[in-house]
Amino acid sequence: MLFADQRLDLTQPHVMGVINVTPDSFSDGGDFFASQTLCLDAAMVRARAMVAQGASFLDIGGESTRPGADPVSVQAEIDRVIPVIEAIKASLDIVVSIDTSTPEVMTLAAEAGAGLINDVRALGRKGALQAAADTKLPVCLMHMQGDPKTMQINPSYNSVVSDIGHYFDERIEQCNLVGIPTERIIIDPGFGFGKTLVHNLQLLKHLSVLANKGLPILVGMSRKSMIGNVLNRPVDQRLHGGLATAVMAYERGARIVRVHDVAPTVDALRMTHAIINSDVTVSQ
Ligand code: 9MG
Repeated sequence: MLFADQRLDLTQPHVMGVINVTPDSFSDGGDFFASQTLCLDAAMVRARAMVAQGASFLDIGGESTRPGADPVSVQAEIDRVIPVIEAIKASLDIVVSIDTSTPEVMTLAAEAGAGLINDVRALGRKGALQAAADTKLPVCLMHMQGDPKTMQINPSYNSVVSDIGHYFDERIEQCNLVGIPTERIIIDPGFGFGKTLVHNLQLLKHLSVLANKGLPILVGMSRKSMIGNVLNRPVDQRLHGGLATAVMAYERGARIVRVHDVAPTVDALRMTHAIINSDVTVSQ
């Protein structure tokens, strides 16, 4: 798939490093802020480290999507993410993904060099479909039931896997109508977004049903509460559980894994890839 100026082979596993330029994200929120001021240097130190560790994408977000988060103004989001994208594109060879639902941010991020639009609202905000189409960039459509403020209050589905499958059919059709071809669409079931623990576990177990649609799949489970709830671990002790989810997701068809811990995830996926492809690559 072509991400602005870079082509990536999505038959291989890829790791997307998370850089949240927000004061309030659940895991790395505030890492790049001092007294409400953006610390560009600190963000670039993290970006360089993630690239050196083998990330294929850096996902830059300026609006927290953690459960209970409040929306942010368009201008604040622009002021947070655009300088970071410009600095990364000026010095690093990496695909920048813009984590946004805001049409104005999509447009400016594309102009600044972003190669992917990652929208947890699947281009559902007013004007987002057209803005994304105009950039000509690939888009990642993520499923969320409700909105971040209320999504974890009693989420319910008839059948979580097929409900989400039907949701994607409808969103893909909407994308096609505004000129975003299916070949530029990545889908993401949205672990933790309006889902109980059981919904999340079922989605991961049956991810291959969504993979059978033939579109690339992105997943994000890094440090999320589905890991914390199974293992009874706080946010900073969820790496091992996260690696198990990354390996299972790749084995079931995911090709991009969005994580905070790039180096161990790259190793885990390279190892899994070698095992899966051992019939053709390993001689006795
Ligand atoms: C921004 N963001 C937070 N969690 C995410 C997930 O699971 N997938 C995608 N695509 N984006 C996410």
